[in-house]
Amino acid sequence: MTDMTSIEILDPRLAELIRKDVERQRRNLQLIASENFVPYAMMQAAGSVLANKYSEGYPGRRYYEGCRYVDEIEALAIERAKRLFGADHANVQPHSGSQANMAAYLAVCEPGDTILGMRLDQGGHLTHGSPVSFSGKLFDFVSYGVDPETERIDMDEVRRLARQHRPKMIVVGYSAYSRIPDFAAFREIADEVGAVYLVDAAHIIGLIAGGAHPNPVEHADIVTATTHKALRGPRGGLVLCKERFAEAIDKAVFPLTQGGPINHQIAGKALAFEIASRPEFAAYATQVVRNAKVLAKTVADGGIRVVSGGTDNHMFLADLRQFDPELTGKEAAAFLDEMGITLNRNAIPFDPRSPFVTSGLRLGTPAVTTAGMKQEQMILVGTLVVEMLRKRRDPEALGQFRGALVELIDEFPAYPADFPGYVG
Ligand code: DSN
Repeated sequence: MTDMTSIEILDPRLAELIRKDVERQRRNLQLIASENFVPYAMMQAAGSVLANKYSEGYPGRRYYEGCRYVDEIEALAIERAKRLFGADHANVQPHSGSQANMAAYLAVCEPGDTILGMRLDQGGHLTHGSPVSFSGKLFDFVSYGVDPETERIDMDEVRRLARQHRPKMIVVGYSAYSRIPDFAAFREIADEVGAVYLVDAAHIIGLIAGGAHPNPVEHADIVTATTHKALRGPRGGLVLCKERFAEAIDKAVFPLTQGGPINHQIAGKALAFEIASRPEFAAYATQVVRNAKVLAKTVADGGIRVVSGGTDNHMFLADLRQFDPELTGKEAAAFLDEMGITLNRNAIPFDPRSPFVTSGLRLGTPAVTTAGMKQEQMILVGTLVVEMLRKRRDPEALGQFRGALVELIDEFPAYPADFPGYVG
C-alpha cells in the first residue's frame, strides 16, 4: 500500500510553511484583485488521487487506458462550463490563463501575425503582447489604450488601429481595468476588419458566472479565462468558443501547447462550475461588485484619486500622485502589507514611474467578500487604507488603526483558527 503518513510527520518543515501561509492569509486582509479563498471541498477535489492519472487526449479519445473516470470527470466539467456560460464548446485542460491564451492565439494565428490588444501599462496582461512574454515574441502585437481624460477604453483608437493594421485577432479583457468593455462594439470592429474576436475574461469570469457582469460569450468567437480568481476554483485555465473554433482550440491545447491534463485540477474546475451555478454564488458575485464600489468611493472620499472615477467590477486602481507626490505604489503596497493589508502596486494609465515602482495600487474585493464582508466593512477597510497611508509616520495612530483592523479580521476569518491549510 502507498505511504499514508501525514505531511506533518513526513515533511514537518513543509507542513509548517503551509501552516504559516494559511496564517498569513488569515491574519492579513487580502485585497489582491486576482486572489480568493478556495472552499474545503475544492482542496479535496484538487488534492485528490486524480493527480496519479495520465490521460493525454480528450474524453473518449485518450492515449492511455484506465481513463473511464477521468473521462467522466472531464466531460462533467465541460458540460457544466458550457451550461454556466452559454458556450458552444469548452476546453477545461489549460493549465493556466497564459496557457489558455497561448492556445487561443495559436488556434487562429501563425507566428508573425498581427494581433490587436490592450497596452500592458494601461490594464492589459503580459500575454497580450509584452516583449518579455511568448505573446510578444511570437506575434506582432499592436496596442490600444485608454482615453487620457476618461481613462476608459478609447474605442476610436481601437477602430483606427484595427482599420490601419487589419489584425488577425482582436483581444479584449484586462487585468487592471475597472469598467465594462463594450463587447458589442468590439464585435462590430472585428467584423469590419475580418478579425477573430477573443475576450480574455480571466478577471471577470466569476462575476459573469454569477450574473454580476455582462457575458462576452454571446459576442466573442473565443473566451479565455482562469478558474481561481473571483470564480473561487482551482488554479487553472479555461477556453470557451463558438463551435467553428472547437476543433482548432482542442488541437491547440493538446497536442500543440500542452501534454497530459491535470486531472485533479479538472475535478476542481467541475466543482467550481457546479458551485458557481447556484443562487448563493450569484449573491456572492453581486456582493463582490457592491463591495468594490463602496471601497472605491471610500478611498476617493478619503482623498486618493480612483482611476476613471470608480468601478463596475471587482477591482479598481488608486492613483497616489496627488495624495502624496513622494509616495510610490511600491512603497505604499509594502507598507500596507506590513500593517496587515495585502494588495499590489500597479501602474496607472500614463504612469510616469516604472512598472516596478508605479504610482498606483490595485484593490479588489473577491477574497474579503468570500470572508463575508459587506459594504459596512468596506467603509472601514477603505478608511484604514487611506488613513494608514496618510499617518504612516505616526506610530500612535497606526497602533489604533492596527487594532481596528485586527478586530475586523477576527470577525471575518478566511479559515477557521485550527485549519492547517491542507486537507487532513
Ligand atoms: N497575475 C494576474 C493578476 O494579478 O491580475 C493576472 O494573470
